[in-house]
Amino acid sequence: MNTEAIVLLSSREVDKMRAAGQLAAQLLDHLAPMIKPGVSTLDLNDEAERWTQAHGAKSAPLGYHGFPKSICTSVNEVVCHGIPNAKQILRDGDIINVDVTPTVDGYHGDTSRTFFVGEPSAIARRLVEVTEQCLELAIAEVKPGARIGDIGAAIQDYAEAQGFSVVRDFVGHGVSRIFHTAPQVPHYGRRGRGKKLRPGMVFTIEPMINEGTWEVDVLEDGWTAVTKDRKLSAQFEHTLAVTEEGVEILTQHPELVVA
Ligand code: EYF
Ligand code: CO
Repeated sequence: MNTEAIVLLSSREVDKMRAAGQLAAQLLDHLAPMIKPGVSTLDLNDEAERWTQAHGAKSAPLGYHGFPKSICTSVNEVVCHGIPNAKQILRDGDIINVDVTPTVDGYHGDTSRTFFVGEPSAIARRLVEVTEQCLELAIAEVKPGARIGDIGAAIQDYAEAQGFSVVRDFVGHGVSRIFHTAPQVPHYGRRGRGKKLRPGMVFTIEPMINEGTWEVDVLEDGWTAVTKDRKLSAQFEHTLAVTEEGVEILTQHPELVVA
């Protein structure tokens, strides 16, 4: 049983989370034009680290549980926690998830998007579109009084109806000054189950949706999670705050943030 308490953040703390979240969104915007055939995943990492430092922030993944790089770069069959590498050169038709978590004043902004490298196959395009829609449907469930299980159910219902599967081994998570805390937010489940959402809760939703089986392997490096059948996987992630009115997406572009 997970007995860790869910901490409710004050509005001042949510302000700090918003600052970190907006920097995280801007970092992904900054990296997006680099994502082209011929670029290495280490190039993306190094530019992310340079840009983060230039903005007075820190990269939370670097050294976290011993993780060796500043961002995660997960290409094609990699589900999550792909390690940037100079020898991994992006090719036309790849998909790549870039997962960033800068900290500002000690608060974390955790977000990721899956990008196309050049022209995607039809199945890659569909998987990525469905995964982004899963995140949007999940966010629409977030409001005071809703349950954690409502989030997972919305994702699972849509992903499976589209012929895809939902990864079980990695979940969304509470996030604040601590990178990973309660609650755990599974991307599958049943409506009406799980903890009730309350204003001040801040957590990520980060569905990983697979073309084939939901099962994963972890490679010998001890970090990289891949699909067991080596088919494609995609992921999108936002950090969210439950508000009195509903939800605020903290890792959204400033001009798109709903008041
Ligand atoms: C202990 C890591 C630890 N873990 C999670 C450490 O929430 C994340 N992204 O949305 C997230 C990002 C990173 C991360 C970056 C490094 N780690 C990775 C894999 C296994 C593990 O076990
Ligand atoms: Co996360």
